Amino acid sequence: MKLDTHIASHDEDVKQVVLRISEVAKKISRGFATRRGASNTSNIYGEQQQAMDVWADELLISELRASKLVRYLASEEQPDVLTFEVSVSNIGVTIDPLDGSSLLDVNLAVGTIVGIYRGDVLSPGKEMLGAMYVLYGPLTTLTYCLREGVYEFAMDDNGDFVLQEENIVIPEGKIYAPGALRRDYLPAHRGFIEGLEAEGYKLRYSGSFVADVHQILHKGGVFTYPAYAGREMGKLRLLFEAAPMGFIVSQAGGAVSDGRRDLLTIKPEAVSQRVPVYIGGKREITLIEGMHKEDTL
Ligand code: AFP
Repeated sequence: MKLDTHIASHDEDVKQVVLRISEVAKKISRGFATRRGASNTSNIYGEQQQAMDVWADELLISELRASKLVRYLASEEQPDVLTFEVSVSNIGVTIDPLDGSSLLDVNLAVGTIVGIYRGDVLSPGKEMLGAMYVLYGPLTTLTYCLREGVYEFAMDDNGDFVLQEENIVIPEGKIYAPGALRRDYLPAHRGFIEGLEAEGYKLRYSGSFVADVHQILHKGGVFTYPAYAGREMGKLRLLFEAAPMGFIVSQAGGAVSDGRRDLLTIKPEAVSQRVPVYIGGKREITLIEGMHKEDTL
């Protein structure tokens, strides 16, 4: 079944946003070969942008503006939330146009991550209408959740997204994907990681959040990018990375946390807000939250 047929029963506005982004994603998937290397620009976090980052960002912004389907657009590559007065809806989206782009030079998987809101995007993740991500790997896949089930599609030879898996549920599994340097771990996090290792969890980490979380969604376990010495708010972005991926994993029966509480309850104060991230099975998330509680007793 194709994406447009599958998504037919959903709210018209939200459905059209997902379909429009899926069309842009097809263009992005065909853009890698001709846009190699770094751009001579940096984003608001001071990170060097790749040519693909800049192009994918401009493409998503121009196509969503032209679609009139979206009123507010926050992009990881832009300093401020953009408002499209021409919009016929009140939908807000958050977009990480190309997560993991520092891995493009070595041809590892990268992705586009999107959160969809009714109105203001500076809202807790639990208020999302839905979220989706596109993973550009050996296959280009699209995973979406509009609050009822998590579904995955793969792009076929005709460029159509065709249903691959329905009602995805995160299995139990023993994989851990630990971001940050071990020497900078804070005590509760160190204890958590050592506990997983003692239980035989296998380390699998690529450095592309979207790909690493995709693996956890399918194989179980936990992805972490914790608070650490020198960066107590962590590295990953609440709005662009943690909340949408956390929303999808939570809807698949997993959980997402900043290590102390459900990350989807956090109301963002700024578009650029960073947050420590634990995302994966409920068992692992309960464990780390328990360890942080013990740590503060
Ligand atoms: P890029 O998009 O600049 O590659 O950053 C990717 C990212 O935000 C996230 O996808 C990774 O989990 C994290 O950074 C990797 O950071 P480290 O290289 O410090 O592990």
